[in-house]
Amino acid sequence: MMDVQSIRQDFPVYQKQPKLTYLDSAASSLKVKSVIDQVDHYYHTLGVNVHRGAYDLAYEATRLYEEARSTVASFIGAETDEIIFTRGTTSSLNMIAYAYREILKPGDEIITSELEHHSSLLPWMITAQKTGAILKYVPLSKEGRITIEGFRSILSLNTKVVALTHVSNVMGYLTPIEEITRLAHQQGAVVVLDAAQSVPHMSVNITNLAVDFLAFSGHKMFGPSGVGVLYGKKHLLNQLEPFEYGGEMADQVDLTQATWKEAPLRFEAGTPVISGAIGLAEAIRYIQKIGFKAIHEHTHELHQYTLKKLREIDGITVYNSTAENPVIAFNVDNIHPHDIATMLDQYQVSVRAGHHCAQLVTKFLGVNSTLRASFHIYNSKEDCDAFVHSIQAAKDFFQQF
Ligand code: 7TS
Repeated sequence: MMDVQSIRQDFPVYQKQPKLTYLDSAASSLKVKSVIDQVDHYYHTLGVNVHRGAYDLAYEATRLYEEARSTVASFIGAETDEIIFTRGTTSSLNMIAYAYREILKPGDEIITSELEHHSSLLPWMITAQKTGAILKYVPLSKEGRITIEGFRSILSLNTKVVALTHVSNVMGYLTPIEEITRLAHQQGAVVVLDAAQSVPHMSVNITNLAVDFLAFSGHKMFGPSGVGVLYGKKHLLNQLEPFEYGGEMADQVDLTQATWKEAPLRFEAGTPVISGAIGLAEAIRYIQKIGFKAIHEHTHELHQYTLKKLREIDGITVYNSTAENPVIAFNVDNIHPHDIATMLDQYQVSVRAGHHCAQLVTKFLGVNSTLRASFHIYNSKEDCDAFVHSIQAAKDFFQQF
């Protein structure tokens, strides 16, 4: 097992909240001290803009910002100019779906799934409405998974875009995206991958996945909120119309028209999230220092341990016991998930209740909402015990009525 006590030294929130049982990392991870320090360093020692000034501080800020881009690129096996800094996954996915309003024609097909987070679903739903394209859903397996057979059954020559989640934020299932991408490319479709939940937990490499676009957020991987990444294949990015117009993205401007720079600057109009990018690069260095193998072994053990303990309590329905990611979606019979979550908070156990911005998933499960517990490296077996104990206590409490 990982030395959780030593890991927790890296997460300052535990100094203020030593009794915290944080099981909501799928919503946002806790933040690492070295990330906070890097963000702080930028504001304390630089604080100036990037790409614009011809003075030392501006060169240094630009160097750190561009170095962050290279760190992200090598982290996912991409080229530096294929990395665009955005506000987060939501913004990255909206940018691509918006750009495809110029490309899609009536009758073109967009493949998505009922497992999507709203950030991956809604931008394409609206793009379909605006262009006359047809939104098609991969039929999920009984367990609720996206399968190759399901995908094959709706793939056609009209498929132009495949927009799928890599790992579901509710079910924690891993999509077999390599094979799906290979099939999609045979039909000439592009693949847009929502990697918000996979990048914080597993090695995600563009060379293997071969997807055309990919999005993730800093705040789910120990980095700052307000920064995220859009990866795109260079030749595709440079064919897309920019989503925003403004400073540093234009090449030549005259009275009636303008031309644009190439990616990534073409898509980074205005002052970017400089401190966020610098902080994200530090989060990546932190993850690399620990390694995905150790992260997986630790969180997998906690996940399996908790599932086993939950099975010992009557009246608990777990919806995703085979999930690859350390996420448990569950309900307690006859008790509203929000009541359970509120009760758990009395024990300083933080979980999420609701539809998790993925209403089609809860509909698929035939419920209105679920509870979700999700784990990361700072969690311990004591957290799992505290969680299970508080569930039992909540159940006992509500059963009195
Ligand atoms: N896609 C997935 C799969 C997600 O889990 C999330 C956030 C997003 C997209 C959006 O990311 P953002 O950084 O732009 O907000 N998921 C969650 C969640 O599960 N609970 O809170 C946020």
